Formats: sequence, C-alpha cells, structure tokens
Amino acid sequence: MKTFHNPDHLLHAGRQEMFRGRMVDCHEVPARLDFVMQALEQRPLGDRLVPAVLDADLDAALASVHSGRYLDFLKGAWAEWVAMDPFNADRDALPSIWPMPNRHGFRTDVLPENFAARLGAFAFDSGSPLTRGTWAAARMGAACALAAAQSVAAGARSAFALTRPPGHHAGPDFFGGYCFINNAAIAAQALRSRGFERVAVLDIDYHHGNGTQTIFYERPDVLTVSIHGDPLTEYPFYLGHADERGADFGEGFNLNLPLARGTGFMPWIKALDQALDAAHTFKAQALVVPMGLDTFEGDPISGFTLKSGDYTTIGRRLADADLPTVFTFEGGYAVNEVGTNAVNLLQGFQMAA
Ligand code: SP5
Ligand code: ZN
Repeated sequence: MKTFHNPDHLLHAGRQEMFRGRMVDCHEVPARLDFVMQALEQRPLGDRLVPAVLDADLDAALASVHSGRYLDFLKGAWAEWVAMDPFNADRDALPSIWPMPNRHGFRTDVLPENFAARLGAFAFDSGSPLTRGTWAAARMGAACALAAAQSVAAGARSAFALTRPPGHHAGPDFFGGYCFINNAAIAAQALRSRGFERVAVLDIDYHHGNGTQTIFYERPDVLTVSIHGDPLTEYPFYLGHADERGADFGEGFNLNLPLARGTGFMPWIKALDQALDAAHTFKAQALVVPMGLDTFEGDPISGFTLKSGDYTTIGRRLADADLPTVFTFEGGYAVNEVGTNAVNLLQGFQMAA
C-alpha cells in the first residue's frame, strides 16, 4: 500500500497542554510520525509519497466536512493571536472561555472580536495548542487523506494517510483532542464523492471519535463505528455512549462500542468483530480506519492493554472484510513503540489482503 505522508507536520509542534490545572508537555509530538516513518523504512509496505492534490480539490474536500466559518477561523487564527500581543508569537494559543450553547444560553451567532475569547467558540478543550504552523500542517494532513482516498478510488486495495496533527476529534466547526481537521471524514467523504455509495468508518483509536460521529450523525450513507474507552471515565467524556445510534436519516448508522478502562485484547477483538459485522450488514463498499495506536499497554494517557503483536492480528482481521481501505494515523503516545505498532497493523493487513 502507498503511504501519503505530511512533509509539513513539523510545523505543528505544541509546547504544553492544560491538564488538571497544570501545563504539561504535549503528548502529541512530531517524533511520533518520525518513528512510523522509520518503521516503514525497515519494513516497507510500498511507496512513500508526499500528496499531490489540486488546491481546488483540497479546498472542496475541506469544505465538504467543515464549515466555512470554522475554516476561515483556522486559517487566520495565528495572525489574529499575534495581533493581540506581539509576545504571543512565542506562545501557543489555548482557549480559556467557552460559550456552552446547550445549557447556558450563550450565543454563537454573534462572535466576540476578542480573539482569545473567540478561540473558545471553536474548541472543546484546553489541551490542543494552536501554533504558528497548525493550519499549514493540518491542511497538508488533509491532503494526505484526500490523496489516500483518491488512490483507493483509482483501484488500490488500500492506502495510508500518515499525518499529524490527528483528526478524529475535530468536528464540523470545532477542534480539540489534538485534532483540527478531520482527516478520516475527509477520506470518507472523498470516497463517497468518487462512487462508493456506502462507506464505513471504523475508529480503533482509544478515544471515541466524537468529531467523525458528529459530522456524519444525520447521514445514512456513512456508517460510523467507534471502539473506545468508556466515556464515563475516559476522554472525551461527553460523547461516545452505546445509546448514540444516529439521528434523522442517520438513525441506526452510528455504533459505539465503549469498553471499560483496563480492557485487554480478547474482549477488544470481539468488539472489532462486532464492528466488522455492522459494516458487513450495512453493505459497506469501502472502509476508513482512523488508526489510533493508543490502545497499546504502554500508552501514557490511555487504559487498554494491547500488545505489539496484537496489532498484526488486528490488521489481518481488517483485511478479512475484503473492502478497499483507507487508514488515517490518529493517536498513540508511547512514542518509541508507535512505529512498530502501526506497521505491525498495516503489515498484518497487507499480508492478508
Ligand atoms: C487523537 C487523540 O488520541 N487525542 C487524545 C486527546 C486526549 N487529551 C486528553 C489527555 C489527558 C492527558 N493526561 C495526562 C496524564 C499525565 N500523566
Ligand atoms: Zn486517542
């Protein structure tokens, strides 16, 4: 399979994230992607390419899953941040006030001029630093997802969008969870636009794919499935329960499979089989796999206990679904092992496909 990697990912390197009243070093660091590249050099799966997509196609792909208001905000965010205070050039932007539209009657139809305040209208946590290069990196990441989908639409069995920042927590008009642009949603929508009538997204990151779920929640043409730590105790906490089944025309086309913190491989792979059954029943014509490796036993912020060898089995099992498949790189914060685990999964897939 071809890997589309993001030469601009380094431009996004947050310093610190807010965690329980303290600033702690970012978990989502550039070295994560470098380790995957290294593992791919040792165990090549196919060509490693920088995405070549037309600007107009990329803009259309971005606009197909995110609002214009949000994209304009992201594009101009850094300039506005620095305009507030020249010293901000050496600080990352993090929100510290949110409109809470659901419960507090705060308005989001009129946005404040104050940029630091407006930041909160487009974010759901204070753990996702927005930096000078965030927009450039996220935009090129979306190009990786689009190029991977184009490759599969042109007949490839599979393709890998190796990019950071990750994407699956980003929604139609918000960022959070280290994610700004939803790469998996862009891939799914690109496949839809290129003749695949039903696309299944099977999210195997430790954290619920809230952004992807929200983007497709009212739609019957994209089935969203997520296997993740139970939101009762795990991030992102406010979405990802089993009773979220989709709404309106999308009712029945979202499946959440939350598992308790501490879950090991046997119950996890049973959930994967359930997810693949759902994709089969849905008659999916293509698969998008937001591939988080934070289910690993050594992950510093997560709570499942999968081992490196388990990822090979997961890859094989995904190949058994016998569908054109796009993988997007999501979480995984055991930096030294993330390359091995990612390539184990992809190699397991490729050998069985
Ligand atoms: C893509 C993805 O995996 N996003 C996950 C975002 C999780 N953000 C909250 C992390 C909480 C950090 N906990 C720090 C524990 C320090 N010991
Ligand atoms: Zn995650």
